[in-house]
Amino acid sequence: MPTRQHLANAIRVLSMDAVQKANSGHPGAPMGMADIAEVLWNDFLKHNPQNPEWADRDRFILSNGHGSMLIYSLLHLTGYAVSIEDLQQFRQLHSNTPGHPERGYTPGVETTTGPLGQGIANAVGFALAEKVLAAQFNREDHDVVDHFTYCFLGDGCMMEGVSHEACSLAGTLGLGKLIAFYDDNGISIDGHVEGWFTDDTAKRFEAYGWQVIRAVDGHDAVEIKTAIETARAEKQKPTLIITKTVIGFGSPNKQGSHDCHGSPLGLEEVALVRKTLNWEYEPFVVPTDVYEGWDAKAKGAAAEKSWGEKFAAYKAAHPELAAEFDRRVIKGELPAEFAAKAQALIAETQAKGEKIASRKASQNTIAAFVEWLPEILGGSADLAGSNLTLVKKSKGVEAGDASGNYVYYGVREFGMSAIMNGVSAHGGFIPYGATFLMFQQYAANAVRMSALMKLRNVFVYTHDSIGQGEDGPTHQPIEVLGTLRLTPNLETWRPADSTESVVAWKSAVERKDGPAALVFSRQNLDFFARSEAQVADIAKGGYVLVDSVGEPELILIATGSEVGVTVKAAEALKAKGKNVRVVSMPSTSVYDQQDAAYKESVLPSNVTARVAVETAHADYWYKYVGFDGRIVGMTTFGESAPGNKLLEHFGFTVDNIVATAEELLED
Ligand SMILES: Cc1ncc(C[n+]2csc(CCOP(=O)(O)OP(=O)(O)O)c2C)c(N)n1
Ligand SMILES: [Mg+2]
Repeated sequence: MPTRQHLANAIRVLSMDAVQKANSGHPGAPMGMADIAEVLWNDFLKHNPQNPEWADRDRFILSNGHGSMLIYSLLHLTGYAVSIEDLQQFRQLHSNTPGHPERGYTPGVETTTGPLGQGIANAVGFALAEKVLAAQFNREDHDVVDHFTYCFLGDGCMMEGVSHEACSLAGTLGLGKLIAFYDDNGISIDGHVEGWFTDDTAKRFEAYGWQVIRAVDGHDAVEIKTAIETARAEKQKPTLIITKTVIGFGSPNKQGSHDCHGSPLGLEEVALVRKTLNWEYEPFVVPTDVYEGWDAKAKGAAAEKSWGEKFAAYKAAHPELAAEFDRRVIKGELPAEFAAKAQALIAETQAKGEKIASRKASQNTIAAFVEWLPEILGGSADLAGSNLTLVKKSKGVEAGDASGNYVYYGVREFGMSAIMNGVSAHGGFIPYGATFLMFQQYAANAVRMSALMKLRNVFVYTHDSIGQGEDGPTHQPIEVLGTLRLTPNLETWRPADSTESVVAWKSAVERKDGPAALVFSRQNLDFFARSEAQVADIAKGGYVLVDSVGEPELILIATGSEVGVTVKAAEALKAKGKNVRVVSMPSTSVYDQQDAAYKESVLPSNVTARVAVETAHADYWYKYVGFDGRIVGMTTFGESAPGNKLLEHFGFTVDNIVATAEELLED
């Protein structure tokens, strides 16, 4: 049997060789953390390489995602579908070993990491999901949900603010099964960190309410093992294990220096590492005894089998819960009756015709949906009363009772969104989380990561424009809607009234392969009469709300709170004999996905006289109105004043829309 160090050296050598072959990548972190990974994966990690989807597996998150060769080596060595050829294709097009770990590309990669700080925030989400799921499903003598979340992170993650947001909340919520390993190697890209990072990290995490295990020698398997045992024994608090490591361990000339952080070691140095580590094999050759020392297939299959037996006993004792677990966690399906119920709610809402703020319509929808969807895990970044995200059935998740369906995230927009990514990636939940649309910018990269990872998340954004009023330009988004719409695989909705709001929510919840941003108004909105066919067309993202007689001479396009004033402008134009159509466009990306015939029926290509109306940056709309069109939109920041005064000041009035349209028709 090879020594532990020899097993760990397999990671070191595979990592440096793959980086060398790709002529690009980060050998330092994998070489530095190899011994920790070896102890964790061989002695503790509960996983089955042949079924990376096994519901009760431990989760492993590499927050310092630049060290991607560490996880690829681990997956290869333990028996996942990551071959030696895959390692040779590191960082190449269409390989399953991309530059940074990407969820969906590599079996065994739980979450996409690389943007520093977000992996640890995802890990908090994974651990939160485990805790809530356990509280919801476990019964006496039946702990079908019982796994750890392990996370590796480096100095970079520690410096990023989002690690503060997430880890602070993890302490408050008592996520005892979260175990993080801080790669305390004193190095980041610019060199020795003393010049820019001198926190007492142990004290910092103790202040969050974590258990901290200090000064563990990250190259001593016995110390590492003892630390992990201590971490696992602590049930109430998350644990941070601070491991002292040497970056690039094993490289005689580069270890301990930032030189090995993010570039190949070079062929000469690679040869020297082989000598230093007594590794006598060619690149990408791993001897059988080393493979045997790592192989986790049999152990993993046995672990999953024993869980299967546990689940069978659970099923016998609690058949309904087991069926729910199967639906929510294993299959990730909505209840069969959900679509029909939501459809009925849409019809009911249309019949009611309430003139309410869309944030209120959103709340009404949440109230209905949480009755049908126990997998919903809501929340807001300290704006519950403004975002209207709390409903009667909302129950807060607490350290001592995690059976609830609502997380009080505190003022942590970025942390909330990155935690939601972890919750969603874990499985078993549909998270929603809210803030003001303006503060989406604080969270922007986590929203992007959600779209990149194809995660189902519902991002709720209220107070969506200058219409919010007195809080002024700091609180009035101009550019945010455009950014959301430009984010690939993010579905953005800005509903015009209560009916459109329910449709938006239904669409978000039914999406399986990506997030939605639901953008709602603070102020009350109009309500629009619709035929059944029009109600059905809302789900197409854009539809004719008020039609012309035959082919229109002018098309007005509007979204959200501007649909009301646009319909009134259309009436005024009609009174002046103009043949006008109004298109409501709650979701441009969903509209874009419709077939050409439908789009031609809504926006006929020969009708070039078009005006778009929206209280967001005007530029986005040229795509729909063309160079000949006009846009009533924003190109400056807002102001502080009552909302209706601002809408008037910035031209969102019947008179201005009519004047703009007439000028266009005269051109
Ligand atoms: C948000 C973000 N900012 C910057 C980077 C670029 N970057 C990658 S690694 C790194 C330094 C990380 O230092 P550390 O975590 O200590 O890694 P080590 O050098 O010890 O492997 C930086 C700045 C990034 N990946 N993500
Ligand atoms: Mg470092």
